[in-house]
Amino acid sequence: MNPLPRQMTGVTSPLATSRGRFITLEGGEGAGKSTQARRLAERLRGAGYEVVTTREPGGSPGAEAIRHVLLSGAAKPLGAEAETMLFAAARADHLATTIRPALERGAWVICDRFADSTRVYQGSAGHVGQGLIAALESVTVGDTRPDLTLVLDLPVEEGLARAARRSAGGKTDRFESETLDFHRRLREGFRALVAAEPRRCALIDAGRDPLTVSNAIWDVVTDRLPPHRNGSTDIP
Ligand code: Z5A
Repeated sequence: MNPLPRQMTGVTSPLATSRGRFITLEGGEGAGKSTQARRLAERLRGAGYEVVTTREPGGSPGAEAIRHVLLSGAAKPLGAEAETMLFAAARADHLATTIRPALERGAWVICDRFADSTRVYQGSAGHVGQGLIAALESVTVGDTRPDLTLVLDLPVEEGLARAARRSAGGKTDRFESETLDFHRRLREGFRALVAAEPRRCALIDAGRDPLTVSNAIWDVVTDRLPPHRNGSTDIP
C-alpha cells in the first residue's frame, strides 16, 4: 500500500516543502563522491530534512540491472553509442522510480553521478557525439535538472591510487581499466563543465582530507541553495 502523502498524515515536517532539492556529485575515479554524498546526507538529515541518497548507473531495480551490464563490460562490444543509450535507459527508470517521486514529496535527493557523467565519460573522454548525448538527455532528464552539481576535482594519479587502495587487488570495472589519457580527458571534461555552467556547478578541491572537503561542500550547499519560497527554515 502506498504511504499517505505527507500533508494527509498530520505529521508534516517543519521543513517539508513543495519540491525538494536535487544535488549531484561528479568527478573522476576515487574523487570521494560516495564518501561525500554520505556525509552531506548525514548533515542535512541532522538539520531535519528528508534525504534520499542514490547513485548512477543504478538507483532503481531496473537501472541496477542495466548497471551490471554496463560495468561488467558486457555492453562494450556493442560500441560507445550503445553504451550511452543504456546509461540513458537506466537514467529514465531511475528518474521515474526514485528521483522524481522523492523530489515531489519535498525530499532532498543526493545522487552519486548523473547526466554529467554521460557528457564527460561518453562525450568528452569517449568521443560520442554531443548531439546524441543532448538528445538523450532531453528525453530522459527533461526539466529534472540538478539544482547544484558538486564536481570533486583532484589529480588523476591521486584518484586512481585511492581507487586502487580501495579495491586492493580486486577486479577493476569497465571504466577503471581505461588508459591514463582517458582519465586525464575526464578531469579536463569535468573542469570544462564547471566553467561552462558556473551557476549550477561548483568545483571542489577533493585533494584535501575528508572533513575539510565536507566542510567546503557544506559551505557551497548553504550558500547556493536558499530557503524555500514558502518560508521554511534555512539550513543552520
Ligand atoms: N559512468 C559513465 O561512464 N557514464 C554515466 O553516465 C555514468 C557513469 C552515470 C560507475 O562506477 C562508473 O560508471 C564510473 C563512471 C561510469 N566509472 N568508473 N569506474 P561506480 O559507481 O562503481 O564508481 P564511481 O562512481 O566511479 O566511484 P569511484 O570513483 O570509484 O569512487 P568515489 O565515489 O569517487 O570515491 P569513494 O568511494 O568515496 O572513495 C574512494 C576511496 O578513497 C575510498 O577508499 C575512500 O575511503 C578514500 N577517500 C575518500 N575521500 C578521501 C579523501 N578526502 N582523502 C583520502 N582518501 C579518501
